[in-house]
Amino acid sequence: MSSDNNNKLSFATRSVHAGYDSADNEGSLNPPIYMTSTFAFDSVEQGAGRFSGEQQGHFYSRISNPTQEILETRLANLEEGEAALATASGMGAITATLWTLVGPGDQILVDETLYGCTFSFMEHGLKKFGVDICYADFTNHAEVQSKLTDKTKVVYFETPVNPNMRVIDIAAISALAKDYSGDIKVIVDNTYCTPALQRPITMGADLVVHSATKYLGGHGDLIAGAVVGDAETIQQIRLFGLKDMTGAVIAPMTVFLILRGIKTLQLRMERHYQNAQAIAEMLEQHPAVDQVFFPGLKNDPWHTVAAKQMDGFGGMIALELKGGHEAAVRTLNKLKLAKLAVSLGDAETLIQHPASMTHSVYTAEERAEHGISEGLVRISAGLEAVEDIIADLEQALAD
Ligand code: 3LM
Repeated sequence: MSSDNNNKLSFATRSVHAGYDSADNEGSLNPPIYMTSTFAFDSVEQGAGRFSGEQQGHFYSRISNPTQEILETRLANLEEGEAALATASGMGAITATLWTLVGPGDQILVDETLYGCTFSFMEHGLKKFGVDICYADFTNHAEVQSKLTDKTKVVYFETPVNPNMRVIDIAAISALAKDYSGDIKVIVDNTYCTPALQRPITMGADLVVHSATKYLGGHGDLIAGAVVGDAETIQQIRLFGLKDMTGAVIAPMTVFLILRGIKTLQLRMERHYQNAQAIAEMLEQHPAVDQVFFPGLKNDPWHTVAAKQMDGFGGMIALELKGGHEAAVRTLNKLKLAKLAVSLGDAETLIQHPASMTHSVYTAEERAEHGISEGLVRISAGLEAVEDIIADLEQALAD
């Protein structure tokens, strides 16, 4: 649903208030959870009008629901898009969006490194239906430019990239795509940053997708997703990608939990990135560590572009240990406080091994081609006291 008109208020205020007024709901400070699959019509004419889109209003919760509408309004507002659609998972948002925008013969130009299941959907899913998936290193703008064709319908990337922490210049890539053709949709997966740290639509992107499972929910207790963009495209995704192609509908209780999570989004993101900065600085000095990938480090190759487009360097870190894969396994098995788990953006520090976990859907050869090394370790810095996280990492890294 469309964003409401309170963009003048600051981000933190809009995170708490946008899309909901207690005065509309008997003073209830928190929104009602509409547990309903269907909506009764006053007349056949009204029902027909809602189905045809000539009349506003809900008719079935696979398409929309009043609780979901509050979250959609809030997300659209925070991402500075016109409208949003909340979905059952991040993959639900990504698949509903791409099923809507491409067909056989079309090309999607994507960055060479993607979250594992997004890669699988493109490589093993869309390709089977005749969509051409073309990879480029999006940090190399000349390469991106050379790969745009008249068949390119979508340009798609994450930034920072899951899992190797490259940072892609959103404004530069959006401008390249738009200069080639105004019809190309630029889609940015903003899961790693959330709108608290980065708002791709304000930099020229058309659509933003999210795994709301991560920082937006923020507490590791739900699976959800969202897509934000212009009202017309979001409506197309709702009425085709969601309604007919995926059915990836978000549950009202999950919406409630995300709305609760978003109230503290900015506070949490600040703590996540402060903790990540301190952890990355410790790792950079540690004798067992070969390389640290974190854009907040001054000598990170992506520091300048990250500083330009992000309001904080985020809570995610990647690293290589000197002993490679074997050292990574040994270290991860020694963790005591940090949890050995996939996912990210939770209160708990989560550490995982992408090659055998989140990016195991790539073959070993594909990982080598797509810039995901076998020894890479990924850290999602949690909200614990940073000295406790650091002490745990130091004991795990010790011989
Ligand atoms: C992970 N990622 O640990 P859901 N986009 C990005 C993501 O990181 C993810 C999705 C979309 C992880 C999940 S791996 C089995 C666990 C950048 C998810 C997909 O459908 O809500 O999981 O979002 O990196």
